[in-house]
Amino acid sequence: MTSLDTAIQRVPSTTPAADILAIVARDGGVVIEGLLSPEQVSRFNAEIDPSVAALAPGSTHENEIVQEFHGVNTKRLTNLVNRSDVFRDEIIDLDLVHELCDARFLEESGTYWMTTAQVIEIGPGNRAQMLHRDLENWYPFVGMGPAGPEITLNFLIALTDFTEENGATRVIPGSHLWSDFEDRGSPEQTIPATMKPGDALFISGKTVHGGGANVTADQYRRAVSFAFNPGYLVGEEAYPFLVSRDVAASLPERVQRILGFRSQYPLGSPGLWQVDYAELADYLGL
Ligand SMILES: O=C(O)CCC(=O)C(=O)O
Ligand SMILES: [Fe+2]
Repeated sequence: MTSLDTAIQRVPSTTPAADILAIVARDGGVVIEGLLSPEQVSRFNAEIDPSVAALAPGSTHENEIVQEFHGVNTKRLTNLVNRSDVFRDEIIDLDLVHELCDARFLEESGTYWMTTAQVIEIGPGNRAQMLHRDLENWYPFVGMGPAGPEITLNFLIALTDFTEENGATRVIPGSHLWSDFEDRGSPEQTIPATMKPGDALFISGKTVHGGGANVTADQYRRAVSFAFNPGYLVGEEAYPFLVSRDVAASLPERVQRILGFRSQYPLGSPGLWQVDYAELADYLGL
């Protein structure tokens, strides 16, 4: 690594979690090469292709800022647990993802769950997404700045080539340490996270980033954004209303927990997301 200004550090997916987290603590993000195999990527893409094709680009929201954030020629596909076997049986249970989340969230927060898993396909002509930090979804943490807890980690997994021209995610390394999180920096400070299919940009919720402009005539840049919160925060997707109890019963325990089918035990709390003050999974018979 010569300079943080010119590239994001890249590591193989065999790298120990502690080493990956040390890079994220220093730079705000890292590219994990080969988080998914090419074969997993092609099976996943084949499963979701019809759903992506059926989606209209753009936002369903009327607010103009939200529309710009979602992208005029961008498609976002959610509810992946129901839409993809590869997501439900393989991606959501990746050991490295759980090791990284365990290490980053358990000591500080006691628990974590999934906030969203969404396919983001940026089409030709889409402008660059506004720069942001993912923690802005939970606004009080903006005011806490770099001293606040880590409240969201995001794995942006490339499902096509990510090039500067087709909209590779842009990042400002070091922006997770800026003293004022109202400051989102400027496009000139960003660098593109170029990736091969299966590579993942793993970033802190404190790091400024945004989808890049797609200046190609005919390329579609596809990723899945797979992101987590401590269990004391409400996630983006209301998974217990989407997944049936029977599907949940077929999943590993740690997957049940991150989908909200188990109670959450944040540090200092006797338990949240319970039934009759008792474990949700018992009530559900899981
Ligand atoms: O699509 C991308 O590259 C980034 C998307 C993103 O940061 C978001 O939607 O929060
Ligand atoms: Fe983001």
